[in-house]
Amino acid sequence: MSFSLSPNHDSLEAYLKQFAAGEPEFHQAVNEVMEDIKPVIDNNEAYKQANVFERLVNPERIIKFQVPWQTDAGDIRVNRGYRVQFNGAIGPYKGGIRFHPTVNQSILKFLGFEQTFKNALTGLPMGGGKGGSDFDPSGRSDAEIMRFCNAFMQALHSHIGPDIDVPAGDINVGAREIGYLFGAYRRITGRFQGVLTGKALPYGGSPLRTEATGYGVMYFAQHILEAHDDSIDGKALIISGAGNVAIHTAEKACEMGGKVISLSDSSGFIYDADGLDSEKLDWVKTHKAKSGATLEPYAKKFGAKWTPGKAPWGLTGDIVLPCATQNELDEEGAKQLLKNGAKYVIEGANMPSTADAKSVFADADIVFAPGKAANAGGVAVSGLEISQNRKRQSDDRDEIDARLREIMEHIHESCREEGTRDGKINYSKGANIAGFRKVADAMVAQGVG
Ligand code: NDP
Ligand code: 2IT
Repeated sequence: MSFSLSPNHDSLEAYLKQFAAGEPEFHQAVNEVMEDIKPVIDNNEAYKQANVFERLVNPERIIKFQVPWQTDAGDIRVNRGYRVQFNGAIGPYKGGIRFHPTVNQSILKFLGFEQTFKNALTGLPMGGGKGGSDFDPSGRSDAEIMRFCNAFMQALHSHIGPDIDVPAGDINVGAREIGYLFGAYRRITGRFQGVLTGKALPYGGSPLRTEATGYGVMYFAQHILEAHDDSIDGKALIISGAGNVAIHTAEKACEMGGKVISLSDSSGFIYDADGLDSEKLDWVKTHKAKSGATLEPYAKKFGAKWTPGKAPWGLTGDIVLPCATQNELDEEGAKQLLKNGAKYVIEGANMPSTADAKSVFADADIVFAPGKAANAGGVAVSGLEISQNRKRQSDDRDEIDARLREIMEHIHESCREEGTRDGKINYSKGANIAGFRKVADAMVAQGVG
């Protein structure tokens, strides 16, 4: 039997057109995985028999709700809230919550789909999920953020729990929002339990969770460079974004002897020819924590160049780390980077490269590592936070750092095992196949109802 989606759909395109209409980001994420795993399914009777692919491209459940909240001026606003519980075969659903005006079902389905593979790669027992709202926190007061978080949790609380679904942060959801969401959950349910990760240390957070995604990106980068007889020391790094992932990627990169020459936000990018350092990064952290602040003043303060409305892909550097958002790196950007001699593209964000940009990299002499492998350190430390909450104990920072390093090394090894051909590691293929096998085997073992 050759693998097909269902008797009525002989192409993936037709299938997605019918069952995921108007969801381009989700189609993009599925297509990207499908290329690599089709041969694996074709060669496995159990996967075909269990129809794992069709079951994997449909979320197990989507919860959609209204979030009514009150502004400081007393107006009532309504946003749309979601939780996509994508696949729970290997553990409770796990994945972040995003607050951004661009949030819609397509974005959250792509993120939940990617999360399923990423979580499997960590080796920890976590299924894939993602949630969020089209709420725009920019310019909102602290009290408004708190009321929004209360309203969001009011709608979500009955669908989550330590053995059901454990959300965390993502774009515009950091320690402050997780605190408000956790407080709301506790007040509504009367339960103090590990229902969210990314908590602050005094109430059950894990050391290093804040830094974990960015640090993990650089631990992964280190393995990539070592596998190519190269090292980070002295390399120029082009980083996009100026949030949690970008800042901590930059911090670890500096510590490893790299020279970080850019950061960006939704208004533009800065080019700092001298390279960032810990003092400059501390300034960025404090400055960007202010609602609606852009990176522009960095240029004047530190003698750098500010380019409004553009991403940093025209710069010359060795290692490119897109750490802002999906589809921020397009075909033109990819070609510019290649022309300027970039050697490695390592994704800190989720799916920051467009399909066309990925094709440019695939045809060129450049090493490409996908977000689902490179940025898995954040959710990995979330997994360790869950374990600490279960034990009602916390581990120390060095212990967590050692586990994070181990996990990133293990992910690199999985990519190497599943993705090596003719002595070359295809990190996308390796990550897709390794993540898929684990989830598919669990689905086969559990049968259907
Ligand atoms: P933050 O909210 O901390 O930072 C996001 C950054 O990206 C900001 O600099 C923001 O700019 C910029 N940005 C957001 N949307 C756009 C856009 N449409 N165009 C240009 N820039 C944009 O989020 P994180 O750092 O947590 O997340 C960044 C990426 O990493 C996302 O893809 C996320 O899914 C992924 N990720 C996050 C993890 C985590 O643990 N936090 C774990 C793994 C992946 P501005 O300040 O102007 O809004
Ligand atoms: O994309 C991601 O991996 C995250 N936003 C982190 C998810 C988590 O549960 O820590």
